[in-house]
Amino acid sequence: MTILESPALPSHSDEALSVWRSQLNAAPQNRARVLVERIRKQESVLTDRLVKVYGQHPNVDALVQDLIQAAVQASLARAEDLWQLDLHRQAHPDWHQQGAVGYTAYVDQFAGNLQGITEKIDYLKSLGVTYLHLLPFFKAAEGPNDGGFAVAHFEEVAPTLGTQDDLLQLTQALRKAGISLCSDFVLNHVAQDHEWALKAKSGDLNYQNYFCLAKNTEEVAAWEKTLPQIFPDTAPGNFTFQPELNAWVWTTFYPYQWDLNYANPKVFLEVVSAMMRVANMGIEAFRLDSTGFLWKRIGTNSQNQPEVHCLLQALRALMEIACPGVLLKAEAIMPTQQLPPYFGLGESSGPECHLAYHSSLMAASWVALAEQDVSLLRSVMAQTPKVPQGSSWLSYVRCHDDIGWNVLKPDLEALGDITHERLIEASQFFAGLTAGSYARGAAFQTTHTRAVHGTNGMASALTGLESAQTPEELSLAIDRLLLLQGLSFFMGGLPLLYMGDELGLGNTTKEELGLRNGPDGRELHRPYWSEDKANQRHIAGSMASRIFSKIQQMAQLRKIHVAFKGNADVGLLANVHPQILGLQRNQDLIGLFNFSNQAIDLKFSDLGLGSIESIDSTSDSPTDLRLNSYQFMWINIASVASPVVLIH
Ligand code: OTU
Repeated sequence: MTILESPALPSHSDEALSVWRSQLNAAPQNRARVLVERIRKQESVLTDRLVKVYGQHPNVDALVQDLIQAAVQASLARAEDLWQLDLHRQAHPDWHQQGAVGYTAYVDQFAGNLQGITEKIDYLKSLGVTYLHLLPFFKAAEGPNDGGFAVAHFEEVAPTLGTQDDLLQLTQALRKAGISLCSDFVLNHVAQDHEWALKAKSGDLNYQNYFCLAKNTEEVAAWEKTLPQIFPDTAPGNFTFQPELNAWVWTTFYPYQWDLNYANPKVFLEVVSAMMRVANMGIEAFRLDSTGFLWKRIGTNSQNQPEVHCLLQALRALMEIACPGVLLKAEAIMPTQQLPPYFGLGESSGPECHLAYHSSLMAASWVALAEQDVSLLRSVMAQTPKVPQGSSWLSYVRCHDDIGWNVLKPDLEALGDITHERLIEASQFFAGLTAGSYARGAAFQTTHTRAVHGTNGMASALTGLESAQTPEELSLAIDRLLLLQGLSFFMGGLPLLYMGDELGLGNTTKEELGLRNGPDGRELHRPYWSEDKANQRHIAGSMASRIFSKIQQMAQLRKIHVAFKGNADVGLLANVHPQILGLQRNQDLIGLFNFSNQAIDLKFSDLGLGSIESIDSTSDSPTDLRLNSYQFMWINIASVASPVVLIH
């Protein structure tokens, strides 16, 4: 068998067609009517994208019918409240763009288990959260499992975290609180002890075809020639030899994470069917983990291939039939230039993902902090397109992964920095290796000092909260952390907080790290929740309260200000100052972010806004502005005659 061999498509389209038709005939009329309409709307795009991926195969129709049948079945099984939610959201596609605020956490580290999460709902509400991404909580591999990203069962809750009932109760309680639960769905790979992998190992050819297998080292070498490495230190290479198969299985990430073979349409059918069943547990958004890697093409880096987008658009079409109230979020940690297609703005255009991580913006904001210069941030913003109606950028400061520097390499190369010097310096800075650095992070997957890959560490450790010795240093560190959050909350359609950052929670302790058998250095920023820290938010003037209250305030502003509703257009203000990033959100808001450790005076007339004269002509409006070190401001300019500073 060769890699990516596509087995013949089954030819039972008539059967599937008649099955879903008779299912609809037997279904309650109101649902059947709606479903017929949805199918009518989606069928042509679904067929078109699948033909593009699987060729003009005579049986591609069979695949389409099988998929529609799965969608119909899932939709008919949907609980009444979810069905109603779908209808409402179909009528209001901007439902998730009403000042959304996200939060992400590991279930065990945040709250022990799923029941514990239910008990944290009031806390999340008080912070203004509307979207909760819990890191993988379905059954993971025995032994090492990459923080749950080696999934052994798509639909069984991890026994250590709770039961199916706990999950249902949680999704209901969250929904009642106005918080959508987002679950990971790992599209690219399964655990080596997932049923499919076990069957493949036992010699079942049908299941061997679910994976990408190379027969010999020559084949491996031919692919490796152009493939990058995600974990070069802890999991070098992209293939792992499997004695049971006498073949090399494609493992982009860890050797126990087997890449799925999407050239086999059965894989797509099974994965999508599972996803729709999971949606019926009350999941309102899926984080599509490692979306960029789904299609392999020899001679390329096998990332972001056109087929990936056809598959995602087919997936979207199916979700529009089965559960249109559910969001798809692309986890494609790729350079900005590669991201627009995840919103359906690529070669084959059309609805794709509702959300995508803006990892370049995140990484560039850290570079700006290290350099006290916003040039890279500006060039990333300049390349950030407006996204289609109903979709948004996900902005963030930190998450459970490293700050990956690779995404910025094309931007630097375009600026003439071929050796990525600026990234090497940023990486050293955040590892605390540069003289005078306040940061207490660590380099990730880079043992070589002249290479660069990623940086680990909690935001508080990277901004200087851990190293601060004096009240002044502590204040500066808090300001740096809030500056980055201020940018994320201003820019994003969905700003995502990483558990603990709202309180200034520090790195995982050394003692705790010693106990972990986690996958790698990322454990540094996967600490346990601290009730103590959380309680400090009630003590006025404490570090936790200074951070928490400002974030809470930003979340509230997002809820009330019109510029945070619907599709926003966030653009760069003309050359404001080399150390200040200036953004405009729609017509009525501007954001100014001072990345320098010095106060900077600005004139309103320097901001490149159209209506400066009218501002200048009003005596009591701020024609001059002072931004203190690391200070940010959101200014309402809806009434140009009297701009109002909303937060600073
Ligand atoms: C994702 O990560 C997850 O967020 C990681 O936690 C997993 O280890 C990985 O998938 C495998 O499931 O590029 O687009 O720190 O940024 O591995 C997929 C490196 C990814 C991660 C990278 C990332």
